[in-house]
Amino acid sequence: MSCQSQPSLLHKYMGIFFSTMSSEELLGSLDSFDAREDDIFLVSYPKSGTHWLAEVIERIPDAGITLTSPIELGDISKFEELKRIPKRRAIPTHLNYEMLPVTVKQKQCKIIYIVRNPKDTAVSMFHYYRDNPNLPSTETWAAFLELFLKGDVVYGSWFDHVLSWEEHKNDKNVLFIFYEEMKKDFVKSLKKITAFLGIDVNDSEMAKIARSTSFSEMKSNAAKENCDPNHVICALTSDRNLVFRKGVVGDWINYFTPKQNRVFDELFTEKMRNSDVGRCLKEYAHSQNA
Ligand code: PPS
Repeated sequence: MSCQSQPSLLHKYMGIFFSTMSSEELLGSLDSFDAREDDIFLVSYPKSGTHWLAEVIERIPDAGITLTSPIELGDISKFEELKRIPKRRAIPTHLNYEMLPVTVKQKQCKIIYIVRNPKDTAVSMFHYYRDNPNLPSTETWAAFLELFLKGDVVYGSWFDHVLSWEEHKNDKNVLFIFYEEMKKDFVKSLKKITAFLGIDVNDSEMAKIARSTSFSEMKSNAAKENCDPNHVICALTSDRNLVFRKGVVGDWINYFTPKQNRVFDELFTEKMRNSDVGRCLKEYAHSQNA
């Protein structure tokens, strides 16, 4: 079954595919969301480490933060639901910069954007398409990769998404975190996050967060926490068991043929030619191969 033959699972809004779990009405009303100055947005293209980042935020002791479900998940009643949360809200989203509610921009809410090598992201998304009943099935890796490169997947083109956010990378309310750096030196990334949020965390608490947010720990907890509606991070599933697959850097090598790799690299070079994020991702990839 091809992706196009299951149109009811996805719909297009402003030229981008969304799950039908994000109603058109909600997507059309995002600008009526009333952001609070202390809101924190956890932003990513799908499969970039959103659940990991969300868990890290939740595990920071005494931060007084409530993790919510994604802003784009559900229908128009979403904003009322978010309004009822008394504490500081950490709100996940896979929206691109343009679609982010205008009040979030006006109030300069803190935003953490997590980015991951697009080849690993594509492989992770391929599995999500295969395993997640909320997404269209895809026959082969080759067929999926073609859709990914064209941006004909949920949340659109990886390149457009990252570039839309990169324009705001140096805004004082925006922090970029790299999945690869988090894997390589977790504490370094954690220190960036806590400093950005203005929260003091001592060394032993950091070590505890590192342990409790390790891939193996999160994967084994997923079964227990599964389907808790208060713990939905991605607008594409409430089944956490679908999320924790391998959790490694460089798994793409097991999927890309040399030709697919060449085509991907050509597109990457063209789209990311002026991108610092692109340069960083290339450096991580080289250090991985060295
Ligand atoms: S989602 O569903 O779009 O929000 O997915 P997202 O959470 O952004 O990304 C899922 C991938 O992140 C991996 N993951 C982790 N890696 C390392 N450490 C931890 N703790 C962790 N938690 C999740 C997860 O396994 C997915 O990547 P793949 O490559 O598929 O394993």
